[in-house]
Formats: sequence, C-alpha cells, structure tokens
Amino acid sequence: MGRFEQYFLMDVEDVKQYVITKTQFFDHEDLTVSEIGDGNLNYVFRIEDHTGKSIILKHSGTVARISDEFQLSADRVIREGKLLQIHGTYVPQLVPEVYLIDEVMKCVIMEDLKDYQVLRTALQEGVIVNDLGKHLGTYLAETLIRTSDFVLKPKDKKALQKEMINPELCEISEDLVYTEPFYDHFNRNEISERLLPYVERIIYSDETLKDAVAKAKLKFLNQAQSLIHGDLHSGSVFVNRDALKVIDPEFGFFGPAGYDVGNVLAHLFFAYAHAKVHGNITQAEHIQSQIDAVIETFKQQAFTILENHTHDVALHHRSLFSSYIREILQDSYVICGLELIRRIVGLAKVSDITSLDEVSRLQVEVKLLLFAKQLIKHPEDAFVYPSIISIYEQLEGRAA
Ligand code: SR1
Ligand code: MG
Repeated sequence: MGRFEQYFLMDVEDVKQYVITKTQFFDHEDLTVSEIGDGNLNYVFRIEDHTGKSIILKHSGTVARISDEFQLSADRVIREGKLLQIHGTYVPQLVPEVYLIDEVMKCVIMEDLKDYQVLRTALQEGVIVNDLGKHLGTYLAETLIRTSDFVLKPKDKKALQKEMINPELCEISEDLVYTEPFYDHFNRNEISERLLPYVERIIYSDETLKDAVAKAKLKFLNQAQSLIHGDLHSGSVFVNRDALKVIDPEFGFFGPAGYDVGNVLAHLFFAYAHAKVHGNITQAEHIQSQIDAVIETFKQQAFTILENHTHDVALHHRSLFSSYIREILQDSYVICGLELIRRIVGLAKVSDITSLDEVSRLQVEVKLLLFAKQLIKHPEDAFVYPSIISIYEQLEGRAA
C-alpha cells in the first residue's frame, strides 16, 4: 500500500510529500510548506513554490485543535469541500475554487486567498470593505434560497440532505450555541469574575429567555430549510477592498436559513462595538451601513430568486415569498442574539471583544448581552426600526 493510501495526520513534511506525490500543481519539488491555521478544529497548510505560486491544503484530525474533549470524524473536511463546490455553483465569485478532495487522506486542496485578509481583522484595522453588505447579502440569498424547497426539486433536496447530514458538528452547535450559555451544564463557559454577576442576572435567571431559546433550538434541530454554511462568522470570510470569499463551511447541513444570516449580523455587531470603543466613528458608520445592506440585499435578492426560480406551482405565491423572507429574518434576529451570547459567555470567544481593555470589555459585553436578549425575546421589534443598530444604541446607559 502506498504512503498516502491510508489516513494519518499529516505534518508539514508529509504535506510537502503529499503534494509532490499526489498532485501536479507544481513543476518542481522545491516547495515551502507552512501551517497557517488559526481555527478551532483543523489544520491549514500553505504550499508555495519559488515563483510565488501557491495553494491551500486543509486537513482534518480526529480531535479538535481547541480541546481534545471534541472527538470528531476527519470526514468533516470532505463535506466542507463538497459544500464549497455546491455553493460555488451559485456564487463562484464568492467562494474559493476547490481543486481536489481526497476522501482517504481527509484533505481538500483549494485556491489560496493570498490577496485577501480575514474580515474580522480587516474591520478591526479600520479597512473599508466596499460592498461588504451587498456581497454577504448576495451569498446568503443565493445559497439559502437556491437550496430551499422552492428551487431544489424534492428528490434532489432529499438526496443532498442525506449526503450533507452532519450530526457531530451539529451537536457542537446545539451544545455551544443553544444550551451551554444558558445552563453551563458542562462547565465550559468562560466568564470573568466581573461579568459573572451580570450573566447570572441577565441570562441564567431569565426563564422567559430560556423559553425563547428552547423554541429556537427546536428549529435548529428539525427545520431543514436550506443547505446552510453553519458557522458564518467574520473569521470565515476573507476580503480585500473589492472582493469577498466565504470559507470553512464544515458545520454545514440542511438547517434553518436564518442561522447564517444571524451569524453574519452578530459578528458585524461585534465589529461595530469594537469600532465604537476605539472611537473610530467612520468605521462604526461603515459597519452600520453594511449591516443594513446585508438585510436589504438579502430581502431583495431572495425575493427575485423565489419569483424567478420557484419550480412548484403550488408554492409560487408572492404573498408566501414575502412571509417566508420575513420569517427567515425574524429567525435571524433570534440567532444573532444567540451568537452574541455564546461568544461572550461560552467557549470560543472573538477577538473584537477579548482585545478590549477590561473596563470597556465589561461595558460592551453587558450591553451586547442586553441587546441579544431583547433580540431573542422580541425579534419582531427589529422590523420596526429603519436600522437594527437603533435597538443596540437605545441601550446606552443601561450597560454596566
Ligand atoms: C469546538 S469548536 C468551537 C467553535 O469553533 C467553530 O468555529 C464553531 O463556531 C464552534 O462552535
Ligand atoms: Mg471554522
């Protein structure tokens, strides 16, 4: 049996040999390989030759990098590669090109986004990303509506659902997003001493909030609306001044469409709060306008796709299209609240918040918790304001 015909966890040297042995991307063997992954689960290698030509190889182990409490099948990277290809058929300009999927070695080779940077970093550095909201809104509308029952034929959708079933990674989200931030039953929450009394008052002791979270969790468990990305935070988005690519859909499965929209909104809120603390008003206004643009673009493009591509005459009703989009947005506001809370209370934080000084961090965390709670309990309120930011800003003075 050849060297790469049975799975093992590859290191930098193995990856170099793998690329030389199994692919023909490079004309020679003088390659530099570096591990550049900073995610919680996988390994990401950049392979480059002396001319600057490069590719990315993403590789899964059977244990998550963040903690060996998470034992996972290495097949997740295969699903991720396939999902990138599926979403790529709808929005080729918004995802990296996949060159190879190796089901044995559990790796995917894809386009290197060398000229891009992580959205979270870009927004913290004050970069103005042109059409950020428009690109994200397009990605959301195209991927979520085109994989819904309106556009996919029933048998095709069910076949894809079977292929994309993702119980292990769904369980991580079920626990880390919907349960632990509210009950801490695995003792994995990470809360500073200063924040703890607020979490106890605002989150742990609010039974009405937990009722609303229970309803949202049930939707995550049983609502197979669309083939979602499943982890669409600003570390899963690469940008330069004019373009955007979404990576890392390994948490993807057929779930509630609002899950992706809500994640995008939550992480733009983290960026907004970060910019405000640093007094970068231009950046805060840029982010606010992009939040509004995500929602507007999603609404408009979702409607256009529904109107032009709904195959089932029994579903082709404009009033249904409008109510369907509204329902997705309402779910998105709930998810936005859930994502804000889990990143403040639970495991897996975001640097927009952890990089702040202690006093500002506490103020922002409390304000975001109050905002998140309002979104979860009263998502319909978000339709009343011209911008969802108004709800957050109205909480000024109620924080810490
Ligand atoms: C155990 S993984 C922790 C988190 O990292 C991923 O990006 C997902 O958001 C997951 O919940
Ligand atoms: Mg990820």
